[in-house]
Amino acid sequence: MPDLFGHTRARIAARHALITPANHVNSSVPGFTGVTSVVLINEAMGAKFAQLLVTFTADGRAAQPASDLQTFGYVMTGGGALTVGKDKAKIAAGGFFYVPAGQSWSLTAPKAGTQLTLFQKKYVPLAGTAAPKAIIGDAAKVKGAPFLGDPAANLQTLLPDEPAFDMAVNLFAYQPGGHLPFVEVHVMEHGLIMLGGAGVYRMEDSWYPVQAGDAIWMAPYCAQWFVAMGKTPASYLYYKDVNRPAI
Ligand code: UGY
Ligand code: MN
Repeated sequence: MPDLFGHTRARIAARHALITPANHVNSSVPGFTGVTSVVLINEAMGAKFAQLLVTFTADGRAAQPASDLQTFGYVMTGGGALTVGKDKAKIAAGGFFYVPAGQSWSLTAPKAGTQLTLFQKKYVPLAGTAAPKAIIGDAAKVKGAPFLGDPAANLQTLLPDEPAFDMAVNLFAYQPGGHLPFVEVHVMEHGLIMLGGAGVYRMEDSWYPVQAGDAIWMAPYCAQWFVAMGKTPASYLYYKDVNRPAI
């Protein structure tokens, strides 16, 4: 329902942001055709990575050339034919892929309405460590673990926790009432999309009601906390930068 009075839950602050589906405006991004693409987070916001939401028509396709960017993709709904470098696979909802810097990727023959979340970041090499290889996976096959021992907050780590990777992408699922055990303050930056359910996200000194489809940016050191609310579990997919020197 359009809001007649200009209300919004969106907030773009200096060190955190919330964008809801009602705020989305498409922008065309090279290498995508027959899609709507929304750049939810990027350097213009203050972030050091980009987060995109790409929705395909049945005639749509993605064809991204090799560059110094690495890309992580997660299929929110639908699916299609994926190529990463020389690897080819059919990919469906819950499928994910990691494209190292220097490799191309494409998605063709999408089901109408296929939706991808993408995280893109310039790769920062680590001296003495070989760059990561391409990955194509399925979240349903990734074992989760209770976060810091709490079975009400289940964490799945989609990328290997190895020094070669300078980014992590995880899935967090909370039972109703489940919450982050404490207010986190850390050097890592986050990009996040709510996949299901609802809850309250604390960022810095503000508390935001959030629900499926909402996207969030947290700058380094943004104080953060989440509690799942309602009668169904809440889940989100999130990015963070990892494994690089402090200075
Ligand atoms: O990995 C994390 O820092 C995670 N616990 N943060 C978050 O969910 N906001
Ligand atoms: Mn965190």
